[in-house]
Amino acid sequence: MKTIFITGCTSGFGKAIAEKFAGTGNRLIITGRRQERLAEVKVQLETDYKVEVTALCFDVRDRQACLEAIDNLPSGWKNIDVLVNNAGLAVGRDTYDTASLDDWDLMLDTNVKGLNYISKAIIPFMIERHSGHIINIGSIAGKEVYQYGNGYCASKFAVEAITQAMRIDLLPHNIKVTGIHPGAAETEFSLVRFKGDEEKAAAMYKGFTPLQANDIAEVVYYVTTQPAHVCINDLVIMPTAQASGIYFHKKVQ
Ligand code: NDP
Ligand code: 8X3
Repeated sequence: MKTIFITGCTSGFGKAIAEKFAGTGNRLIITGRRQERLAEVKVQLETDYKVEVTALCFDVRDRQACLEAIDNLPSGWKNIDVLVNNAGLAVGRDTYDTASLDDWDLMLDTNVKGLNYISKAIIPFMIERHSGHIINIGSIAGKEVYQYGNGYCASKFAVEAITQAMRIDLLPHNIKVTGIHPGAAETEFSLVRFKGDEEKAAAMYKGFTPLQANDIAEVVYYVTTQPAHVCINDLVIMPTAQASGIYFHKKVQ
């Protein structure tokens, strides 16, 4: 049994990753902002999989809240084997000149600074135990810049840079660092990106089969089950109908 810390478990990848690790007998620390949903996920995991779950409700943009939540974990729960930095979002799909500064701030504060706060709070426990695995959920948007992606791409390129930096600097501490970069996946992601516009969000997935949250959960689990001397550094996972950030093969409907 391992202790797995996953951010952003109230929907999408995070929830599916939590289910996968619970189903394989691990204990979990799950996080998110939506208190009610987080509580529901906790009860569901405990009931369905009979595993121990700690739920921490906070905003990853709030540095103090991140540090306090992790510092206040009971000592047994600080033995974190795997950290999955998953919480994140895209907001807006505009040209660089028209994109709102608030959207940029929200993405950089969440995807970059939030990931940093969480990682820097947890890494000392891993260093102390000379063991650990950090998995950062990046994106194809962190590998290629595409039209209307500016702020989101900037945030995910930063995740890519941080992932590489962690891998280099944590080398003496025996900590594995993996970057996982999905293409289009059907979660609440597009609804958030289009600020609640359901029609625009649904249109993103028309004419092809997108990735599902479970596909990513399987891959995250896979990278954590390799032998101690093997680290999968970097993975790009796309729907079969997607070749890059912008090239899709969509059926005309
Ligand atoms: P969802 O919107 O379904 O899930 C996002 C999760 O992040 C939610 O649990 C949300 O919880 C949490 N979250 C967002 N902002 C914050 C915050 N400020 N503080 C704490 N938690 C937060 O989207 P996905 O599951 O698709 O996204 C997960 C990750 O995968 C993101 O980093 C995203 O960029 C990345 N990704 C997504 C792709 C896709 O096409 N879906 C493709 C490539 C990467 P709550 O709202 O309760 O706080
Ligand atoms: C989400 C995938 O293609 O919208 O990270 O950038 S994409």
